[in-house]
Amino acid sequence: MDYQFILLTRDPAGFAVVQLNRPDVLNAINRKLMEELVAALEGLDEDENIRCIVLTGNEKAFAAGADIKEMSDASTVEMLLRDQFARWDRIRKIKTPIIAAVSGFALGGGCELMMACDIVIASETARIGQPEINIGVMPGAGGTQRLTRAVGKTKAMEMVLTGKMISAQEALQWGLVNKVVPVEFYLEEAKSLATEIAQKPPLAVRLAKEAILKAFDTTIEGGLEFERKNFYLLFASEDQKEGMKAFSEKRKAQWKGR
Ligand code: DAK
Repeated sequence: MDYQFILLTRDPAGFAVVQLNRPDVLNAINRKLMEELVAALEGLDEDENIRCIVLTGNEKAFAAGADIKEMSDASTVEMLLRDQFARWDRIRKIKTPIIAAVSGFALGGGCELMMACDIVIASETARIGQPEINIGVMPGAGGTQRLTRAVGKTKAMEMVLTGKMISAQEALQWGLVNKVVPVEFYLEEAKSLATEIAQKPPLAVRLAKEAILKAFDTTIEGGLEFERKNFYLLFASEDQKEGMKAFSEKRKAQWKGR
């Protein structure tokens, strides 16, 4: 498939890099970009050779939000009929781990997209925020829910009600990103983490990701039960037998993803 607003590259180390590519507008997310992004992520999710995905923008912007110009004249009915939320929800269903490599602006929908990823590597230049309040609206794709779960009520309130951007260091302290590195290394750092994850047994990676995400929408009891079932399920895999045998034989395991 030819894409207009994203670039997709596959690395022989077992991961893919998806780059948002509307640099003239700081990677503002229009409907076409979102359609392409979801299609690309779903395609990669079905590819057994891809065991991790790096999602990035460019040095200046991960994404400065949803495309304001595309939304500005829309009516409520048009917004409902466009059903953009359904497309955003599909990102949540991707089973392959997604690492966001973030530099520059990650604002509004850009911050929400970052938070929909599983791990975030940020450059020192990252500026993160939910500025929707400044244009008369509020977050619409997870900014009140994922942000609150990540940083807690008081900080989420501050970010959403003032619209102010936070620095990469603040985001690190607040638990919104995993690691902050100099701008020249953020993509390399994300790729190196993707390489590491790509070398792990893929079924265990997928089921572990699924169980962690479950923690967001269930009780502790339901979550522990879900976790235990995924754990037992892995005993049906060849990789579990191989992993434990390799440990006893003091050798490196050879994963099959079966
Ligand atoms: N949309 C459209 N164009 C944008 C944009 C955006 N979000 N952000 C930047 N641009 C464009 C600018 O208009 C400008 O284009 P030209 O004028 O050159 O044609 C170009 O990118 C460069 O931007 P600036 O000239 O403004 O660059 P500066 O360095 O001076 O400022 C800035 C950078 C990031 C501080 C500034 O551009 C800015 O404030 N941008 C808007 C940030 C923002 O408010 N973001 C939140 C947007 S609302 C939904 C899901 C999600 C959402 C909604 C619905 N559903 C599922 C239905 C999310 C909503 C949002 O994200």
